[in-house]
Amino acid sequence: MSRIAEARVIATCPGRNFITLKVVTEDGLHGLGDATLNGREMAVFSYLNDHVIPTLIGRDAARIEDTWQYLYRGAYWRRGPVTMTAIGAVDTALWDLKAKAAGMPLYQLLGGRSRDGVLCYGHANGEDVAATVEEVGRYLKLGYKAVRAQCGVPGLPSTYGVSKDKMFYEPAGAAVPEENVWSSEKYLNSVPELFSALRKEYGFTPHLLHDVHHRLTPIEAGRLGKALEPYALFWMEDPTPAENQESFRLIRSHTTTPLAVGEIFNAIWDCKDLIENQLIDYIRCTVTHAGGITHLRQIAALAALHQVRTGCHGATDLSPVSMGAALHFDLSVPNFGIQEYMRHTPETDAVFPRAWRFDNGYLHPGEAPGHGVDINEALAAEHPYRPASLPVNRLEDGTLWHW
Ligand code: CS2
Ligand code: MG
Repeated sequence: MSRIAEARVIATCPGRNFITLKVVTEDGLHGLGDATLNGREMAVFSYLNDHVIPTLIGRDAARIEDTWQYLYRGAYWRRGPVTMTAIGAVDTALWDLKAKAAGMPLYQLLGGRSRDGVLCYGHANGEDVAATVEEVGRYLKLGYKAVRAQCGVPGLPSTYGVSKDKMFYEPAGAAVPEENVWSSEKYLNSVPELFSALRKEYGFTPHLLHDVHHRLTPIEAGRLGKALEPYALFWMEDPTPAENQESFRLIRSHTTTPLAVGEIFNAIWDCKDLIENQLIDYIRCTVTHAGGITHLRQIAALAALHQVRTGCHGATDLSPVSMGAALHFDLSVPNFGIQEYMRHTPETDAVFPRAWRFDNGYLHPGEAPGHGVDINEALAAEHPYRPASLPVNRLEDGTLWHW
C-alpha cells in the first residue's frame, strides 16, 4: 500500500451531525473513519484538521500501529474524548484502507469469522409501561432477539431514552443545552414495574436491557439491580458514573444483575480496574470514541482474560461508518457479547451507503473490501453542520445532576 496523499474532514448533518475523516493514498484508495463526538463535533473537526492531518501527509498508510503510537504518545496531552475520537477516526480509516488494499472484508484481517452473525439489540421506549410493553412487542415482531426498554417516569416531564419518534432517538437538540428534570426516587419506584410487565407479557426468552444512564449513586444502583433480579435482565447499563471504578464493588456486593459500562470511556485505563476485578460483565467502548480498531482490540483482549464480554455502543450519534467497522470487530472478537443497534434515518443512510445489513435480530457486515461503508460527499454537502448540544439534567431542587 502507498503513502497518504491527502486527508479531509467532512461535516454533514443529514438529520443529525456526523464528522467523517477521509484518508486518500497516492494510489487512489480511500479509507473512512467516524469522528463524531455528540455535542462536541467541532472540537474533533479542529483537532483533526489543525493538529493531525498535517502530520499524516506522506506517511506510509500501512503503518497502522506506528501511526496510532505517533498520535497517542506524540500528542503529549494523552487520552480524553476529543483526542481519542480523532485517533479512532484515523485508525479506522487506515484499517479500512489496509483491507481494501488486500481486497478483503476487514473481519478477515482481524482473524476471520468467530460467529455467523452479530447479535444486536434495538431501543424500545414509551411514555408509560403500557406503551413501552407494546413497543417492545413491535421490536420482537421485527425479529430482534434483544430489546432495550426505556420508559417515562411518573411525575417527571421527560426522561432519558424516551422520544416522540419511536425508531430514531436523538438527544442532541438546541445549540444551547436544554434542561431536563430528574428524580432518582421517582425513577427507582417505577422501573421494576416495567420489567415485571415485560416478563409477564413476553416471558423470559427475549433478552431485555436497560440503561440507567449514569444517574444513580452506587447504593441506589445496588438497590435497583436487586429489584430487577427476578426479571433476569441481559444487562443494566451505566448504573452510576464510572470515573470511580471502585464504586462498582459496592453495586456488585448487592446484586447479580449483569452490569455494562463504557460508552463514554476512551482508553483502556478508564476500564482496567473494572475489568481486572470483574466489576462489570460487558464493556461498551467502540471504535469511534476508544481509539479505533487498534485500541478496541486491546480492551477486548484484557476483557477476555476476565470473562468480560464486548457490548459496543451503537447509538444514532455514531455514524454508519462506526457501525460498519464495529461489525467487523464484532464478527471476529472471541469474547463478543452484543451490539447496540439504534437505527439511522433514511436521510443518513443515503449519505453513507453501506454493505452491512440487519436480518432477524442479527447484523452482518457484508463481504465488501474494507469496512463496507462509504460517503456520498455531494449529498453530505447538502446537509451543513448545525450546532447541537446534549441536554443537561437538574434534580427537582435545581442541583445539576448527571444527564
Ligand atoms: C445511550 C446513548 O445508546 C446508549 O446507550 O447512552 O444514546 C447516549 O445517550 C448517546 O450516545 C449520547 O450522545
Ligand atoms: Mg448508554
